[in-house]
Amino acid sequence: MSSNKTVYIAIASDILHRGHLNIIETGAALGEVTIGLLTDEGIATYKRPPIIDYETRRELLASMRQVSHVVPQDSLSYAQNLRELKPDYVVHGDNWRTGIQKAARAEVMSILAEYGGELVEVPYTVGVSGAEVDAKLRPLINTTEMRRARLKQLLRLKPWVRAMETSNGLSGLIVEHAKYEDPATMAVHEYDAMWVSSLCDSAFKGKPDIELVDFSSRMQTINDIMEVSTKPIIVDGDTGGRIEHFVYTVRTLERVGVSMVIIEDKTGLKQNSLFGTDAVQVLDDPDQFAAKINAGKRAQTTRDFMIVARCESLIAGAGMEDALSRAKTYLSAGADGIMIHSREKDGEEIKEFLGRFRAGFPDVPIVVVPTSYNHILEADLAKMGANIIIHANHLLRSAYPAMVDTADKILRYGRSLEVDDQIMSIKEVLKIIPE
Ligand code: SPV
Ligand code: MG
Repeated sequence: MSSNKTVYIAIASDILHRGHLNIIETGAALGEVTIGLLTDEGIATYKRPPIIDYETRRELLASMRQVSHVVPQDSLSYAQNLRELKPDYVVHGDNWRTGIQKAARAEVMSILAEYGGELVEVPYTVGVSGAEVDAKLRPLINTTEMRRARLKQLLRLKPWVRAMETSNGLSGLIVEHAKYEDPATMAVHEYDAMWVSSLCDSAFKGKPDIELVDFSSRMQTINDIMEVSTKPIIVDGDTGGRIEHFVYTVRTLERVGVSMVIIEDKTGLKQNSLFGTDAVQVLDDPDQFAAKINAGKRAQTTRDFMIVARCESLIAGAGMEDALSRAKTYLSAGADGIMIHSREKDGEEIKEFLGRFRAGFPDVPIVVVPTSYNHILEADLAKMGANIIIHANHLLRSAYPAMVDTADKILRYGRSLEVDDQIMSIKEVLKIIPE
C-alpha cells in the first residue's frame, strides 16, 4: 500500500456483495480508504430505503481491515465530500456510465480535475450487481410486516411522500414502476405509496362514490394491487362506517399489510367531496367521529399501522375554525395524522390551514389531495407543511377519455385500423405483465 495516498469510495447498498469487495480491495491497494456511506435519507432520494440502517452499516464497514474511515454522504452527489477531503483517488465500478449515476460520474470527474485527483474504475463483477441482489431480496422485503411499516419509514426519510391513485392490478404495475430520473438533482422521482381511492375503485366498477361498493369488494381490489406490487398502501376508508364495523376493518387492513387508512368525518349518505356544497355534505359530530378514531386505534394490533382523520369542514362550508378545532379533537382521540381536504382552486385555504395547524403541531403527519389546487408544486406543499401528497384520481381520468375515444372511432369507421396509432400493440400488452 502506498500509505500517503487517499482513496474515496461511495457505497449505498445495505447488502455488501463480491462487487463491493473488489472495489474496496482495489482502493486499499492504492491508499488509505475512506468510505462515503450514503445515509438512509440519501438512498431514499433515488431508490428503496435500506433495510439495514445507517449506523449498523457504518459499524460493519468500519470493522473491515481495508477501511480506515467512514463518513456520511447525503445524496448521490459526491461534491461536498470530495471538495472537503480531496482524495487522490475515487474508485467505483464501471457500471455507472449509464442511468441516474451517469450525472454523478460526470460531476466526480470534473471535481477531480479541479485538484488533480484520479478516477479508477473497476470492471463490473459479472453476475453481481445491486439490482440483481435487490431482485433476489424482493420476496423478503415484501412481507406483510415490512410493507406495512414502509410508510412510516418513508415519512421519516423523505421530505414528503408522493402517493398515486391505484385502482386495480394494472394501475398497481404502473405506479410500482413509473420513474423519472432527474439528472439536474441526481434524484429519481417515483411514487412512494399507492392510494386506493373510493371514487376510482367505484368508478372502475361503474358505480357512484357513495359507499355502495362494499368492503369485501374494496378488499378484493386491495388484494389485486398487493399481489403485483411492493409499495405501501393508503386506503380511502370513506366514513369508516359504524364504529362496530370499523374496528374489524382496521384489523383486516393491517393483517393484509396496508399501512394507513384515512376516514372522513361525514355522516349519512356519503357524497364525493369534490361536489362540495353542490351536494349535501353532512359533517359527523366531532366527538362521535373522535370516538370512531379512538375505537380504531384501540382495535389496532400492530405498531406501524396508521389511522388518519380526514377533516371535511372546508368541503362542507363549515369554515377554517371548525377545521382546526376538529383536527385537534381527532388528534386527542389518537389519530396518527390529519388529512385536510379542500376543493378551492387557489389553494389559499389549504395554505392557511397548514400554517396555523403546523404552528401548534409541528410533527403530526398531514395529508393533502391537490386535485383542484394542482398548480402548486409538491415541493411547495411540503414547504407549507404537507407530508403526504396524494394524486387521487389521475390514472382513471387519463384512461377513461382514451377508452371512450377508441370506442367511438371504431363505431365511426366500421373497423379498428384508424385507432392503431393511438393504442398499444398486443406485443406490448404481453410485455407489461412481468413473467
Ligand atoms: C377519493 O379519491 O375517493 C377521495 C378523494 O376520497 S376525493 O375524491 O377528492 O374526495
Ligand atoms: Mg373517497
